[in-house]
Amino acid sequence: MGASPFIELDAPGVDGETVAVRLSNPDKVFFPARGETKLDLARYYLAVADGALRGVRERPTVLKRYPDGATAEPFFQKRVPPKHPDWLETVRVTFPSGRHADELCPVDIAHVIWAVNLGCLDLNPWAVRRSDVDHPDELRVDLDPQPGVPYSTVQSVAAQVREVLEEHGLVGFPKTSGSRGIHVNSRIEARWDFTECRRAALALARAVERRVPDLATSKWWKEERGDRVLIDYNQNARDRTVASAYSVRANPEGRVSCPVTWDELMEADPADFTIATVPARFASIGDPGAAIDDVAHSLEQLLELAARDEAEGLGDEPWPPHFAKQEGEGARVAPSRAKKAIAAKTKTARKSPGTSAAKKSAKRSPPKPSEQG
Ligand SMILES: [Mn+2]
Repeated sequence: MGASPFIELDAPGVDGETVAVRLSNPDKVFFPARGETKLDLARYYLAVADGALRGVRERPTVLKRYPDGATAEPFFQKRVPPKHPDWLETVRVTFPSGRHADELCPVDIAHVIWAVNLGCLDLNPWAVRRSDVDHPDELRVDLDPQPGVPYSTVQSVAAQVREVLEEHGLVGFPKTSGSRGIHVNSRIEARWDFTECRRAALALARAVERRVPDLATSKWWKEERGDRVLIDYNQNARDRTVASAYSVRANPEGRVSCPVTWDELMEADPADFTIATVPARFASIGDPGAAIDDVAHSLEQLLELAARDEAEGLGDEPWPPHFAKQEGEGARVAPSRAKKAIAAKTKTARKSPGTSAAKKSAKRSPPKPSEQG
């Protein structure tokens, strides 16, 4: 075999110029259900360019690479590889560890096609823009049904999310996740840091949980979630990303994280939104999420709610792995493990507090990050 074949695909650049983007192995099948290839994926993003850019424009974007297509394992690459085209833009971010990275900063659809060439199926942007990488301009409500929970329950919880957002002065824009869930994003003023945004998201999650305790949960530990929909407030922490609007997700049929109207959300079957169907839909009805950038809302009312919760004794909840223990956060160990650890400690009185079973067990088995997006 010779060198891998490649083509050059013309994509519109940020200034209206045409950018030739190199695409290697264009005929490689990425979505086996109908056989869409890498080139089909690139053409898909060209077809929905305005919508896809609305989700990622000027946002630090993680490369989640599936070089062998949707049914193989991905790997995350946060840093843009040193060898890249001159026109490619990057943005420097700081991770919770304090380390830095230059991540992809899509300013036009050519950047997205460049990512497709690396095997990125879905786009995973931070909730900030490059003008201010420490203050999110998007509140993200990620609804994750636990195993066995039907989609109709996610729809019901989403309707509650909409109401709680509106009660607190925010407008939510829903989209299917392209997997089993629903995402609701709200544009906010870039005035609060990640910690405050996560605090607001936790207050929202608890408010929804209070309304429909049998359907929704804010509980981080799997054993406490029950057969409910997790409102994953931790997606608002620093360096957490959720698949953006019009992202094609890694499943054989190439389901899309598709913006919909609220009415549509309650009726539509998410299986109908795929790499094969969404371009025609986009051409015909445009983007139901087009107005998301029109108004930037305030988090103040949700933060007041958070303060009331805290005054009533509701503390912080666990943070994602890789975060240093936060002020106000309790022991980051699943309640059942904590119980076992206390029992073990009582039995083995010789153990020093510094090597308590609870600490060991927390170190040995950090909680897994929940589904990305
Ligand atoms: Mn999710």
